[in-house]
Amino acid sequence: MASSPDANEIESRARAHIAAARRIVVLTGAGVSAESGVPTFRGPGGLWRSRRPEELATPEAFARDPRLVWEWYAWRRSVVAGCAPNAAHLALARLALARRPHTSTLLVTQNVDGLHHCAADLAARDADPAPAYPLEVHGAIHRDRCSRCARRTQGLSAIDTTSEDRLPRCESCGGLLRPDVVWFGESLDADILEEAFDAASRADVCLVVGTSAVVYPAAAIPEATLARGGAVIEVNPDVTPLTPRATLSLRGTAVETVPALLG
Ligand code: BJW
Ligand code: ZN
Repeated sequence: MASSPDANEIESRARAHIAAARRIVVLTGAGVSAESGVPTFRGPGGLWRSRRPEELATPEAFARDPRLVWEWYAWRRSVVAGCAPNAAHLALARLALARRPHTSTLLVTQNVDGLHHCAADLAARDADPAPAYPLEVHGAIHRDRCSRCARRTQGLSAIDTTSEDRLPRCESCGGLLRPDVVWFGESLDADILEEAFDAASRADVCLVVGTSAVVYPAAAIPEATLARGGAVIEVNPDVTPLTPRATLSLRGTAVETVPALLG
């Protein structure tokens, strides 16, 4: 009986897939930012250990108690404001630069923390043209959107959550502002989603970093790569529902694994 490959063997197979790929899609989740100090959603220390997602990350929750929802997002904004991209964000930003023009690389993130954007800015200092920015399929926590007219604005850094009357309002129509993120039961931006699935369905490799792979439709992105015969490489310290389907699974944190894999 053949023994299962050890971690070094899996990493070298993953490197070979990436080296040979002409089209790469990267899908990231909260785990890629964990070592920057941004809490994940599920698992130990996750944002939802003490609250159910339906209490906070749904349009119904916002309609019921916008003050409570804003309190949570204002706290998370302050956490993210104190965080910087880590070595995994930077290695992923450089991947896109290093491999072009021979390889197309698209970074798709479920994260709303903006750290892939910051990493792209850092990596792009000397790059011409600048790298493509990630597709943020679940929005961005640092932006606001009017819950009535949908006008988007730069998010306010200080939100007064002491009473509902003091919550931020739209300058155009007076509607309540909300964070510009995608909550459960809300549709993702159709153009962004189409671009992500289109790239995944043509990719030779889909590299999936730090997601529990339970939230749809984002969790189906790697399936599009598998369906066209491409390889899915998962980086995660834990097993996920994607693991049995993945071509290769690298067990480790993003910072331990991604720079070494792409270096
Ligand atoms: C590390 C690490 C380290 C830790 N290094 N790794 C099909 C089937 C079933 C249900 C549905 C379906 N289609 C739609 C649904 C309903 C729903 C859904 O998916 N529900 C399931 C949960 C059951 N989806 C939706 O409602 C979506 N809308 C939609 O589909 O519209 C059409 C429609 C509507 C209604 C019905 C049917 C269709 C919208 C989903 C929006 C998700 N929004 C959130 C909040 C965003 C705003 C905010 O930030 O507050 O997005 S939920 C939350 O989960 C957030 C994340 O982006 C998302 C994914 O989480 P992620 O990133 O995977 O984080 P974790 O914490 O779960 O996992 C972290 C991972 O990292 C773990 O695996 C760790 O091991 C690992 N890790 N340390 C590397 N150092
Ligand atoms: Zn408005």
